[in-house]
Amino acid sequence: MPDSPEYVPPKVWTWNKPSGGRFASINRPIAGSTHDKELPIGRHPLQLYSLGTPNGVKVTVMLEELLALGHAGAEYDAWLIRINDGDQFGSGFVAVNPNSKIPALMDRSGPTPVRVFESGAILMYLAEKFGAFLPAQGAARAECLSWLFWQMGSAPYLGGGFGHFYAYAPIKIEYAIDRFAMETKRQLDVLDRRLAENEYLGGKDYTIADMAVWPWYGGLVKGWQYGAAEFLAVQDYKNVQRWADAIYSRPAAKRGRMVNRVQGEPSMQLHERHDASDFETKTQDKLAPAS
Ligand SMILES: N[C@@H](CCC(=O)N[C@@H](CS)C(=O)NCC(=O)O)C(=O)O
Repeated sequence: MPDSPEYVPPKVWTWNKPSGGRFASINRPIAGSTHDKELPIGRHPLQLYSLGTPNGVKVTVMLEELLALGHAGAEYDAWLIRINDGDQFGSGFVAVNPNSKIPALMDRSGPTPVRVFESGAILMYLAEKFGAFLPAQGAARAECLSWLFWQMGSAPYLGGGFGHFYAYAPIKIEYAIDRFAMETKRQLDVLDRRLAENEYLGGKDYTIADMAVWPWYGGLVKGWQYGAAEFLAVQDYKNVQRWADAIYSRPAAKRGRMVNRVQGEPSMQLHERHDASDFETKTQDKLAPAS
C-alpha cells in the first residue's frame, strides 16, 4: 500500500515495495523481457497479439471493418496476451513491441515480416496498406489524423489518470480524482462539440479516428468503463452518445469488440480469433460448458 497523503518523496526513488492497486503485479520500472517465450504464428497474413481492452479493440474493429469491405488480405489471427499474467514480458512479445504493451501486430504477408506497435501506428499502417478509412490527402486527411493523435494524447488522462484513481488505486485520493474527472469531462465536451456539427470525428466519413476514440470515450458514455457513468453524468454528452450508438450498430465494430475479450457476458467473449466462423462457434458461452 502507498503511504498517506503526507508522504514525503525520498531524494532518489527506489523500487522497494509493491505499488498496490489493480496492476501492482505487472508494474515495474524496467523494460525488456522477463522470460523466454516464442509467440505462436497462425495461417493468416496478419498476426495480432492483443487483449480486448480499449487499445486492443481499436485494431480488431479496424480488421473486422476491412474484412467487411472485402479486403481478404486483412484476414488475421488474434492471439490472446494476458497482461495480468505478464505475457507482454515474454521475449517473443518484446521482439514485436519493445514497449511491452498490447496491441502488437506482425504483418507476414510479404517476404520480410513487418512489426508494428502502438495502436495509432497500427491503424495508420492498416489504413495505408488497404487504402481504407483514412482520406488520401488534404484537409480530410489532416482532420482524421488530428483526431487520431488527439486520442493518443488524451486517453492516458482518462485511463491512466481518471480510471486509475477512480477505480483501481488502493486508496481514494480526492485531489487526483478531481483533477482527472475535470479533464475527462473537458475531453468529453471537446468530442461532444465536434460531434454536434459532424457525423464522425473526421467529418462525414467514418475513419480510423472514430475507431481509435470509440473504444475509450464511446465505452465511457455507454457505461462500459470504470463504473463511472453516473459520476461523470455521461448522459449529458448527447452527441457522443449518438455517435457511440451509431458505431456500435456496425456489425464489424460489434465483432471487433468481442475479440480477445476476457470479461463480461460469455457470448461476447471470443478469446482468440483464427477464422471468421469463430464468432459463431468459439465464444465462451459455447466453449465453457464443454471445458
Ligand atoms: N499507447 C499504447 C498504449 C497501450 C497500452 O497501454 N496497453 C495496455 C493495455 S490497454 C497494456 O498492454 N498494458 C500492459 C502493461 O502496462 O504492462 C497504444 O495505444 O498502443
